[in-house]
Amino acid sequence: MPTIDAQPFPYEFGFDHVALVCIDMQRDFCQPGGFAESLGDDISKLQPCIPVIAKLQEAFRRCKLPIIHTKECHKPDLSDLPTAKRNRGNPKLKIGDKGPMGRILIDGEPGTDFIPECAPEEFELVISKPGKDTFYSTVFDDYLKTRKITHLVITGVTTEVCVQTTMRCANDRGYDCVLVEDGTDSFFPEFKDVTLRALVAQGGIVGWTCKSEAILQALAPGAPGVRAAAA
Ligand code: C5J
Repeated sequence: MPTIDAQPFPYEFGFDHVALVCIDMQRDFCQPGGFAESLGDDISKLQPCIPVIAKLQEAFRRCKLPIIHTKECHKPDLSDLPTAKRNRGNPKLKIGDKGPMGRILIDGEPGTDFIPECAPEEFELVISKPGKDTFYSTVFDDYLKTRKITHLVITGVTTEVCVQTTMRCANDRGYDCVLVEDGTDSFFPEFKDVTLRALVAQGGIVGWTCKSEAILQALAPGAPGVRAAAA
């Protein structure tokens, strides 16, 4: 059972009970010409985590460990979109309107799809979630419980919105979560910093944070337990 360097103290997980969670690595948030950029968000702020998440995905796949991908999106008829969510934010461009890459945050539209660097492979779970919390109105909890997954390695964007919300909701359900510090980004780096600090404050009140290198070392070929997990 690997124990890795983490904040506020070492994080331990079993190969049979861990999953990688990649939150909302969508074109509209991360790519030039997408929804975020059209709102004036600086997408360069989200780029550093992309190769890190890709490397973690590669390592989890090599070890045959589960990867769960989420995308924030709504049904084309907007039946799962609360009016309050639609009306909030930039009034010129709302969820469901035609954006630079198709209808904004609508399932199946090009902008809602994953960036190629972090895209799911066949048989990896993709969760289309209407909220910031990955548990809300999805199969996430059932999937984790069925597979006896108790430990979540969390990555994605944006740190203080969907990533933090999901980690807090997972913590309340009893999952042990570690957020990968270099595997998450925000349009507002100061929000990322304070989120990382808040999650581990008070003795890990929400969970742990760690560097990707700590996870990669634990999953490296030849590391204890890895051979058995990949067999
Ligand atoms: C996510 C958002 N994915 N910032 N959404 O964090 O609206």
